[in-house]
Amino acid sequence: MAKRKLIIGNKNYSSWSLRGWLITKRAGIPFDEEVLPLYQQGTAEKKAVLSPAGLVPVLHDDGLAIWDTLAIAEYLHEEHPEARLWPADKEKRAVARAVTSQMHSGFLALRAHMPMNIRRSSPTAVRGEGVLEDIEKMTSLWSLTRSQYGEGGDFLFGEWCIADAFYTPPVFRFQTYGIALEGSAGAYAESVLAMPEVKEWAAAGIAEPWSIEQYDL
Ligand SMILES: N[C@@H](CCC(=O)N[C@@H](CS)C(=O)NCC(=O)O)C(=O)O
Repeated sequence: MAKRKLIIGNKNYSSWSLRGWLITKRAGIPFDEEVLPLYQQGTAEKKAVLSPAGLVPVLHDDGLAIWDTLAIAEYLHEEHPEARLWPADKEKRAVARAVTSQMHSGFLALRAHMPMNIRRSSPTAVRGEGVLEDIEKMTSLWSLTRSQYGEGGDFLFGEWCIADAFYTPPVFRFQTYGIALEGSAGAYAESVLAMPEVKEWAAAGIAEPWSIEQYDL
């Protein structure tokens, strides 16, 4: 049994769990995972004891519980500098943190109206207010980081980093809701989907037995 354990929600639906899981995987240390299916009978009680936030993901490491994806990311970065979870270059790292924080606290319309649902295809779903603006803002951000900081790799800051984990769920959302991406934003989305870890997560999510009615638009 690994000393580290990540508690996550359904792989098909839980975008924050996907981010936390990708970062934990890329930290390169074995860990156990426990899926807590969301919105099932008894889930609320189980979540309440997980952390003060009562949300997933939560990382347990040697008796320490860390909740909130950004805190998990920073903890793993400190524990495993060799994994290069943030870019080595100071300027890139600062911008990568800004871009990551923007996802953590923003794009609210996109998050509210386009829930992650990997196995679903809903290209005709009605776009809620503010969604198109969020899509435009996000894809422009991807193009900007790719052109200014993307040298040396296929990801936002060249080599894969925490920022890419944060923008992986939107890549799935664009696929589910039939948002065509062009140019460097489209190429970026393809690089994300080609990652073995991303494929592994998606396959597991598609195979899950649970469905959440309010997200199956
Ligand atoms: N700010 C948190 C957000 C976590 C979050 O909202 N998790 C969702 C799953 S994607 C959750 O636990 N939802 C269950 C609920 O709201 O009861 C983070 O960064 O980890």
